[in-house]
Amino acid sequence: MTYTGLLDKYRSILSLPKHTANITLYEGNTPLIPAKNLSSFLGRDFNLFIKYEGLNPTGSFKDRGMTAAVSEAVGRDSKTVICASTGNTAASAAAYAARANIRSIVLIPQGKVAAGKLAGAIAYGAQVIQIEGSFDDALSMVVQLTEKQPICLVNSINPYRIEGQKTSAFEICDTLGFAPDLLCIPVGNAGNITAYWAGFKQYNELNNTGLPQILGVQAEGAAPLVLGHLVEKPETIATAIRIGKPARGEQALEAAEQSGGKIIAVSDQEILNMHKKLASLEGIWVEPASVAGLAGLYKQIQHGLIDPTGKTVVAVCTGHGMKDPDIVTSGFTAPKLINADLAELEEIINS
Ligand code: AN7
Repeated sequence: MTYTGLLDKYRSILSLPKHTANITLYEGNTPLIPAKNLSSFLGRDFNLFIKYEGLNPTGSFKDRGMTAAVSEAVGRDSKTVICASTGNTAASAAAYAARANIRSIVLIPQGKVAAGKLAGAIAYGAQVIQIEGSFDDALSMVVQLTEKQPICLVNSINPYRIEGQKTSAFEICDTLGFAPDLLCIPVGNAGNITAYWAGFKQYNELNNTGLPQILGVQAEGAAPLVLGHLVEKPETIATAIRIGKPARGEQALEAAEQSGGKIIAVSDQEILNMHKKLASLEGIWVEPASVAGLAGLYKQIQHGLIDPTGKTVVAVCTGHGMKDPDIVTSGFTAPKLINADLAELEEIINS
């Protein structure tokens, strides 16, 4: 049977209103890739899988929630969607709005959105507005605006975003036949960790697939859930998760606690190291925020706080590497330039 997107596949178990349309880019159905080289590098004998969410149509996991949120909005004749975004939500909202032939407006923090995300939002035809402020400022503005105007908010405060994003947990269980022992996941505004936990719980009730422990990972400079207080000026090279006031912070903490897991923070350097390792050991190039979960796993193993030996571990990699090429090229010396001369080439590769 041909795959035709998440709502066709899972609608019967998602809490979506009857009026919900089906605006789809055939998102979801992403691969769960075994990562044997990386698990060897991590120094334990266990089954590690990457849920490669960067392979969604706009290059991030946001498409799962966006097909649901935009479909719901269109089904009640909403003509405009709006979001605040560190970039991926913006690109996704813009694409689904384009597909539905409605207007999209996206608010982004000035200068802090990776090139591939901004380019996507523009290409898909969103009205892009930069804010002299953070993601958190932008989110507060769109919340207030949508209380006054008939515009649909498609940030993950929108419950249908969470419904759509639960499907990744369903897919993992469908592929493995059960929930993993441990799920490692980046945390920013905390919608995704909330959705995974809800998805695993629901699937367990329906199909007895069990529940994972959840390791949520923030960046040290943007770690309100680890610090226990909001962060006024979040800072991290992982701009996707440069968020100091997560909208679903309480639920993220609940997910970690109920699952017997935790939320921890990793440094930018730990993120960059893992970003490089995953690409060079497995051929999986993701954007920096996407490896926060893996970097957190590595740190926990090194500190003797988690021993994955013999277990099944899934690391959610949320966005594609092409979203943020500058992170690689900015610290890189230009490739060596030679004459178009075979002897010169041989000399270089043999030296
Ligand atoms: C690659 O696009 O918040 O904890 O505005 O782009 O559900 O927020 C992005 C978040 C992880 C964190 N990985 O997910 C936005 C935005 C990537 C992301 C997260 C984001 P949440």
